Amino acid sequence: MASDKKLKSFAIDLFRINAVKFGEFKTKVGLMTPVYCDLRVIVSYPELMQTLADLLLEKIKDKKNVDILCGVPYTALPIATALSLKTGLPMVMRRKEAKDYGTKKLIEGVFKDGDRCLIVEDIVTSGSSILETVKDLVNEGLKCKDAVVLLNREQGGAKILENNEEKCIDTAMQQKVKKYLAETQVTESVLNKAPAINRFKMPFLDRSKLAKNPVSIKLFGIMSSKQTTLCLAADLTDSTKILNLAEQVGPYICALKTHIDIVEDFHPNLIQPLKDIAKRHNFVLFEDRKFADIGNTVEMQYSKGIYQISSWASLVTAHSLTGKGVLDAIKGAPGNEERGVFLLAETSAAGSLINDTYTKATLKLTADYPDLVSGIVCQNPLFSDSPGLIQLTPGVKLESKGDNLGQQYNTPDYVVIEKGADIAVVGRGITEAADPVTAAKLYRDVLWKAYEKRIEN
Ligand code: 6AU
Repeated sequence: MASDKKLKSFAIDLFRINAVKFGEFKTKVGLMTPVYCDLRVIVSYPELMQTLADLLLEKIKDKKNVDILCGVPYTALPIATALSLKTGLPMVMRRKEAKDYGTKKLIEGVFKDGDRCLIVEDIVTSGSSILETVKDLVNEGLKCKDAVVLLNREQGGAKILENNEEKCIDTAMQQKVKKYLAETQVTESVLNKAPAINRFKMPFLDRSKLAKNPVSIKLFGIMSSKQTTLCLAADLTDSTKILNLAEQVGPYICALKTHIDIVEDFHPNLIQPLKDIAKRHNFVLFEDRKFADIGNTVEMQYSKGIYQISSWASLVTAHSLTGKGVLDAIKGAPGNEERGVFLLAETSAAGSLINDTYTKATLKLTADYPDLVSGIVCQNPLFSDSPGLIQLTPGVKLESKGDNLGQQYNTPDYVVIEKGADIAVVGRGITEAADPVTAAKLYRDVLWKAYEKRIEN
């Protein structure tokens, strides 16, 4: 076959340019190897890059299920570029260097959640570099099932040996290398060994690097630095009481959740002092509006009227009932740049009409709005493999006894450890306590300990 001939002459070329050497070499881990491959030099030979891209193209031409390419840094980056130019497939790049987190992206380039990514690698020995790359790509929402590799040290080495007609090496060396390669075969598919990503075990700071919504990134940071996963449901009807409580419990919470439409003496003048307190104590303002109408109405409810929610609340809740329109409306409405949505996938109410199909469809909807959706309001660990999303769980109280209107409570330990809650919403457990400040501190401590227990190995 023409491609076989091409592969053969390519293998000899690799030898000629010193990309493959035979002799006695020490590997990274200190073992001796009779064959050494370093394909970095190939960038100096553009004709060889052309040939390489053709050969790889040959390998992947039947693959219909590839949307995007990613080279394993660094040697395979130019190889992936060459393949991208040949195929017209777009490419992303994974950063390898130590990242100072915050805004720096791990994956550069344009991609969509669920894009099927083909990994391009130069040489596979243990597959650990491929695994690192796959981990980052999967965390960003890409799907990685296939890799195309120029040289599997077993297969590739053997090929070069087979093509030894030009007597690049003597027979003794040929035997030695054959024996070595036979003994050090890579057998398992490395992609199958990709570690499962599990948010329950990940520290918040690591997860903040994987979050796409700016408010989630900020929240993860606040949670880590203040060591609190407590969101106070300040369900009070008096402005002054809300401000006083916010000021007092501010040091212990990551978010203050309001139902602004229950405030009997509401005046827009409430908002600025509330914002000042949130800034001073470093927590996020969260309006639990539970938007559920058609997009056009939601846009007005969110940004207009006396509450002008979009001008002060960084977070809001929304039902997924009417589908994409709600999220499009929140995304496009005027107001603060910084905004995030928690979608309700379950409720804590007894007899709720939400069923499994609805819950699953809600989770699916989040995938289309990675930069808008901060997380999910739910009672169960519905998603483990999206560490950038936050699980917000209400219905939390130290004594797990409900009220007489269908509210069902669970204890902090239970919701965090058993049910996967990242942020716990506590309302009456604090507002109705004899000493709300001591109660807030206690909830903060118990919840944080439970989180630490959950992530410990
Ligand atoms: O601790 P509580 O029962 O005093 O307050 C719980 C708070 C209330 C509810 O409106 C809200 O959490 N909530 C939500 C949210 C946050 O959206 C969903 C839900 O399923 N159950 C629930 O209680 O402000």
